[in-house]
Amino acid sequence: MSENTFKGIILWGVGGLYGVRPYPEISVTDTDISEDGGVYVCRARGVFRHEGLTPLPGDSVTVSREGVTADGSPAGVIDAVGQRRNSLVRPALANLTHLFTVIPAAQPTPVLTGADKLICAAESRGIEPVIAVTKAELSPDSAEKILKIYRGAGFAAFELRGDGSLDGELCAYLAKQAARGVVCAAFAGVSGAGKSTLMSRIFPDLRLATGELSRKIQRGKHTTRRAELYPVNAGGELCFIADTPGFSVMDFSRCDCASTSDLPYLFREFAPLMGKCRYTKCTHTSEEGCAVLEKVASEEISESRHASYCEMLEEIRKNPPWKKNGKYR
Ligand SMILES: Nc1nc2c(ncn2[C@@H]2O[C@H](COP(=O)(O)OP(=O)(O)O)[C@@H](O)[C@H]2O)c(=O)[nH]1
Ligand SMILES: [Mg+2]
Ligand SMILES: [Zn+2]
Repeated sequence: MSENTFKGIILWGVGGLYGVRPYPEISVTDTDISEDGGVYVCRARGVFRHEGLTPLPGDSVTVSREGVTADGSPAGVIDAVGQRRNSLVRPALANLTHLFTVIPAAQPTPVLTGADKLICAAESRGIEPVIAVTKAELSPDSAEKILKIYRGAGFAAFELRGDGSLDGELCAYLAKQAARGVVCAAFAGVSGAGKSTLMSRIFPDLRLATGELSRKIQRGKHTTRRAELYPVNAGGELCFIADTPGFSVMDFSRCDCASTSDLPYLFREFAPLMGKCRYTKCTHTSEEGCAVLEKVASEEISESRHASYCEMLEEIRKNPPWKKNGKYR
């Protein structure tokens, strides 16, 4: 790479311009974040248009420096977009590494099927699902039950209280992940689950970054909603967090990712049992000699996860992936 080029991550894109933050020696002081510090305003090379490739927030890119913009921001040109590990359409994001599935212990009553759909959608895209059980102080029993289900299934699952007294563990987890590589995380879950409360509590600089800032380039709050990544300090390590108020369960949970035969593999505690049932075509719903059902009976697999599986299987049967959009694929 020449001296005039660097690698970075796209944080936002508006009207053919992209905000790119260089990797990786990035300080995460508040001023740095609030002043758009270190973010290059970049055009994309025309070649991407010909290839039908739209750079997305989360993309890892190679940039050539190109002086400064009229208002003094460092400027550049995106020369290359790195291979994506995944991409989402709504919200338009690439390379998410973690999806925090936020489940309230109470108020509103937790619906675990919704959470399991989010988890499967993440699994199918190679995004690590992480469980955050909020409002634990409102119903410690419910929180404990949910945590047991997801820890038992093999997920990192965190208990959180409104007073923030349990935030440390989640922050330590993020810092540990970030020390191993770029973390690009989003928070999803039903409305009222406590996503905004949790995010602004554990990332005070995110509140700062998403607040009433006069940006050099007008974008965000008052225009069309777009996904944007914000650099935040998580336990001393830099993480990128997607600000996506539109990240509803509906947007992300449609299980168009799976066929009936793929689905069991998206339940990570079922996957090792595949091939161990009596019948090769076992659907793991009611068959004799089903290895999954045996583990449900012995309570090694939770009834609630199995119930979600059955419900999702039924939904896929009613609306198989090959029928969507009226065409086979
Ligand atoms: N008791 C309690 N209330 C909470 C907690 N987290 C959020 N809330 C409340 O739950 C409501 C919804 O929270 P919000 O963060 O807006 O949820 P979102 O829709 O998922 O972003 C608000 O009234 C919050 O004050 C918590 O941990 N404990
Ligand atoms: Mg919210
Ligand atoms: Zn089976």
